[in-house]
Amino acid sequence: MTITLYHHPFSRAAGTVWALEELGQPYELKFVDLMKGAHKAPDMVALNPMGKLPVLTDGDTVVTEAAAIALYLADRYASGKLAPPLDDPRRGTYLRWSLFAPSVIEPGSLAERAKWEFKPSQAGWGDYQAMLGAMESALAGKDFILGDTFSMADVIFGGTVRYMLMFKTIEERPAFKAYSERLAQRPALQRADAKNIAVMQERGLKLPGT
Ligand SMILES: N[C@@H](CCC(=O)N[C@@H](CS)C(=O)NCC(=O)O)C(=O)O
Repeated sequence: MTITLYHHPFSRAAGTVWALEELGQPYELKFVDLMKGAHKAPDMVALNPMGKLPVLTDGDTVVTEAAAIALYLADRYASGKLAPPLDDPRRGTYLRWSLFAPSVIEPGSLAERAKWEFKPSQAGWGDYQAMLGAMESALAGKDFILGDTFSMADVIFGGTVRYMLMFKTIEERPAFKAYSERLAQRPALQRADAKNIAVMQERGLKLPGT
């Protein structure tokens, strides 16, 4: 079976490359030209009705949503290594913070930045300061989400923290910075960064302001 990641380096698919590099399974990258709207072409919309990246195919299986892709890959290819097995009590913590990233941190930071008006009690992402405090609590006294053990939850939660620190879209708290620096030591993350940069160079892509 071939694992294919539909990819553009300026998308969340860049983080999925890190997830794939952690696995050590062969995979291919398929460039989707976001700037030319290729993600809205019928073949892409057939895979992801949202017309968004990342999309991953594994044989006939199609997975979208960056966090779901990472959780799928860990369960399918690295159970007991990057994902606690189903009967492992650490699975609660693993899933909890993996889902916190797309369901609370992403909308919560955007709401804060864009000054959305909403009632924290009615919005799933709640209050921004409470969110930051919850993120700190997830890391308190630990190197990684599961303690000493790195897992796919760190690719998801940590990838979000790292991206937001990089683009200054979240407050730079010491715990977030130290965690992000720890993650930067991962050889798989370094390989993923190199792959994403190689695609940028190959395609002549430059991030605005660089
Ligand atoms: N909830 C999705 C978000 C996907 C998403 O918004 N992708 C962006 C790039 S990071 C995209 O494809 N944007 C192009 C568009 O919507 O036109 C996920 O977590 O994968």
